Amino acid sequence: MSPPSLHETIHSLLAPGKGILAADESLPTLGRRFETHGIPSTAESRRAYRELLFSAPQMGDSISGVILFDETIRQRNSSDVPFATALARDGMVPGIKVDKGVVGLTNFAGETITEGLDGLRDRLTEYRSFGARFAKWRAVIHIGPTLPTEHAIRCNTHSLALYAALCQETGLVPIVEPETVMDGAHSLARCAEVTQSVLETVFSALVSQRVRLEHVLLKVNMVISGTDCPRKDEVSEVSHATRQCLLRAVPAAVPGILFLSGGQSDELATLRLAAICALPNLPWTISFSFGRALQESVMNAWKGNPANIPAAQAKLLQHAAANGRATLHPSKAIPEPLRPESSNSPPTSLLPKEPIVRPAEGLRWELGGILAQAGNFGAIHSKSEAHRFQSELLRIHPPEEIERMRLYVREKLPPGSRVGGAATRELERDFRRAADQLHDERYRQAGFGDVVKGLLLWVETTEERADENRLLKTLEI
Ligand code: 5MM
Repeated sequence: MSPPSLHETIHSLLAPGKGILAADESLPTLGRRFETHGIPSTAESRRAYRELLFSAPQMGDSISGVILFDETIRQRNSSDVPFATALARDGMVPGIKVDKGVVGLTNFAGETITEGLDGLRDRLTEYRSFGARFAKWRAVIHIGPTLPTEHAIRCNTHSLALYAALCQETGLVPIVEPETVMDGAHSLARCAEVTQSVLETVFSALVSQRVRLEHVLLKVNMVISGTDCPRKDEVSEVSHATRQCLLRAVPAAVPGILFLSGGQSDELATLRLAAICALPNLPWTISFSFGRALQESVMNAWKGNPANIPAAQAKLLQHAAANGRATLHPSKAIPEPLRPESSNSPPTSLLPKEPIVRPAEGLRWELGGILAQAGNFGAIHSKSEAHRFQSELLRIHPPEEIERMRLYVREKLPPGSRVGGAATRELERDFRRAADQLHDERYRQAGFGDVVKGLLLWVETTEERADENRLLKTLEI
C-alpha cells in the first residue's frame, strides 16, 4: 500500500472536532514539568507517561494526531508495540518534532535561533521509516522594548522555510510554528503587531523557498497580552485581534491553522479557541495543537503513581474533548436566552435601606435601584471595572435582583445601542425625571450621561461573561 499523500495526512489531521496533542517536550522541558509535580525524569518514567497519554481510551475521538519527541518515537508501549504504530492503529496520525531546540542568537541579546538543520534530510527519512507522517519545527520570538529585531525574525523564518521544504521533499507534512511568546509586560496590540510581522515574514520565506502552501500547516500563538501586562484581555478582544492578524498575514492557500496554548490556563485556552472558531468567514480550518493546556491537569492527577492513571487519562479526555467541541463553532450550541428562570418576587435590596423609591411615586424599582447605585455605574469606564462592580453586586445582592436590573437596562437599551444614540438619550432623560421626582440633591447632581455609559458597558460585559460561562459548561470543562 502506498504511503498517504501530504494531502491525505492534512485531511486526517484537520478532521472536524479534533486537534493535535503536542507531546514533544524535549528532555529538559519534560524534566522541568515532572519536577514541579515531584516526578523523577528517567527514560522509563517518560515512557510510562507517554503511554498513559497515548493509551487513554477513545482519545482518537478528539485527537487527530500526536507530536512525538525523538526519544518517544523510538520507544514502545507495554505490549512491545512502537508508539507510532500504536497511535496509527488507534486512528491518530503520528508526527515528530525535528528541531533541536533554541540557543541564543549571537550578537542579539535576548533573542534565539532554533537549531536542527544539519543532517535534517536524513533524520526526516528515518522518522518517516518509523511511521511519522508529519513534522514540527518551532521558532521562538521574544517581545521586548527593542525586540524582536528584524534580523532575528529573518533568521528564524529562513530556517522554518528550509525545514518545511525538506519535509515536503521527504513526504512529511510540515507544521510551521513561529511562536511569539507571552513573556513580558507588552500589550495585546503589541503582540498583534509582532505576530503579524512574524507571519508576513514566515510566508514570504516559505514562498521564496518554493514551499507549497497547500501542504503546510501553521501552528501559532493567539494574540494576547504579555504575562506581566497589568491589563487582562477579554476573550472577545483576543479572538478579534487574532482573527485580524491571521486574515492580514496568512494566505488562504494554507489549509489549517493550529493554535498553541503557550502557557495560558487550560480553561482560557479553550475559551479563546472557541471564540476564534466561532468567528465567521475564516478561510482555514482552525484547530488546536496544545501541549500544556492538555497536559497540565493530567500530570497533576498522575504524579507518577500508576494507581492514578485512570484519573489522569480522564483529565486528558475531558480537555481534549472540550477543545474538540470548541472547534465546532460552539456559540451555536448556546441555546438558552439570558433570562433568569423566575424573577417574580419583589426585590428590594438594590434599594437603600430607607427606600428612595415609593410605589406612589410610580417609579419602577429597577430604576430606583440603579439610581441608588448611580455613582458606581457612573464610575464604570472599562470592562475590568464592570467585572469588578458585578462581583461587588453579587457579593451584596441576590443574583436574580441583579438579573432583573440587567433586563430593565436591556429593555431600554437593546443590543446595538450606542452611547449618544436615541435609546441612551431616552434612558438618560428617565433618570433625570426620576431624580427630579425624588427631590434628592445627590441624584440631581449625578452625571447621568456617565451613568448610562457605565450601564451599557456593565450590561454588555456581564452578558459576555455569562456567555463565556455557559460556553464552558457546554464544553464540559
Ligand atoms: C510540548 O512542548 C513543545 C516542545 O517544547 P520544547 O522543545 O521547549 O521542549 C512545544 O514545541 C509545543 O509543541 C508548543 O510550544 C505548544 O505547546 P504549548 O504548551 O505552548 O501548547
